[in-house]
Amino acid sequence: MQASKALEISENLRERFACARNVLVLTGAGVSAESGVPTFRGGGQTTVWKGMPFDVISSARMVERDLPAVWEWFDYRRKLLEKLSPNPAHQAIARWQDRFPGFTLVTQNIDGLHHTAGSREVIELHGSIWRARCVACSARADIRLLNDERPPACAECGNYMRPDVVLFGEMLPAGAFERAVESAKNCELCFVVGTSAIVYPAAALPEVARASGAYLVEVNPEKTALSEFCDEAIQGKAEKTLPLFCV
Ligand code: BJW
Ligand code: ZN
Repeated sequence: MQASKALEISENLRERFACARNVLVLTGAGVSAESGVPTFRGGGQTTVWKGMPFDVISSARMVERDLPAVWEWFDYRRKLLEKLSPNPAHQAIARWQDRFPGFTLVTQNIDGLHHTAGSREVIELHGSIWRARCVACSARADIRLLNDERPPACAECGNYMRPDVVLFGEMLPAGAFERAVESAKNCELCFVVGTSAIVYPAAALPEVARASGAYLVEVNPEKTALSEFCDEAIQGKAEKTLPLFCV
């Protein structure tokens, strides 16, 4: 049997990590994989629910056509998430926030596990599964404060509520991408962790960081479209790799 190669952080990257002042971390579904959250596209597979590929059910079109089915899909995922906890990757990232004078965490995940791990001021580009939003007036409701039951109607205007997440074909929350771009322009070190990096506009952030002179590091057990473009592509799992950076 062949022994698996031990993960190592290059001396160059250790030094950059030690000296950096402004750091940006962009995470995707892979950072939560060890916690038990299924990814969307990992391992050459696409998530399918009740015969529908996720990009069909998680789309603006489906909210218009069949909002109850969209709720059912998110209710199912919330029930799964209720039982899950952050893993060593979330915990390492939470420790990093106090290590650097400028630190920004941008996530595409809607699972809230970065918050649970102690990360503050997380930029959630794709919203949160723990909130509902009115289709008419955009008033929001915290589902956890409602005993994990989605609100039947908007408390402000009585209209339908929907999951407060960003589906395909929808705009990101106002200002979220702009703040992320600002951090990408200012960071010296940018980590891209556990994302296939194909969904825009999130996938543009590493491009912005690199174009602004940042050292770009990917952490992913698989190669992605971004790997070739990075200064270092660490082929490893987030939960094994990130704790190797001591703070
Ligand atoms: C591990 C690991 C371990 C495993 N450790 N790693 C330009 C060109 C073409 C199309 C577009 C474009 N610009 C915009 C678009 C359209 C579209 C888009 O990007 N499509 C692409 C597919 C091409 N974008 C949009 O629609 C966005 N809105 C927008 O652009 O608005 C402007 C606009 C509006 C209207 C008209 C015109 C313009 C919105 C995108 C919203 C995405 N939403 C989703 C669903 C959220 C709700 C839900 O959860 O259901 O967000 S899609 C899904 O993908 C989810 C994720 O956040 C997102 C990214 O996925 P992620 O995180 O990368 O996961 P995976 O599964 O793909 O990858 C996991 C990775 O982890 C793998 O690489 C594994 O190897 C790795 N891994 N174990 C580390 N242990
Ligand atoms: Zn309303």
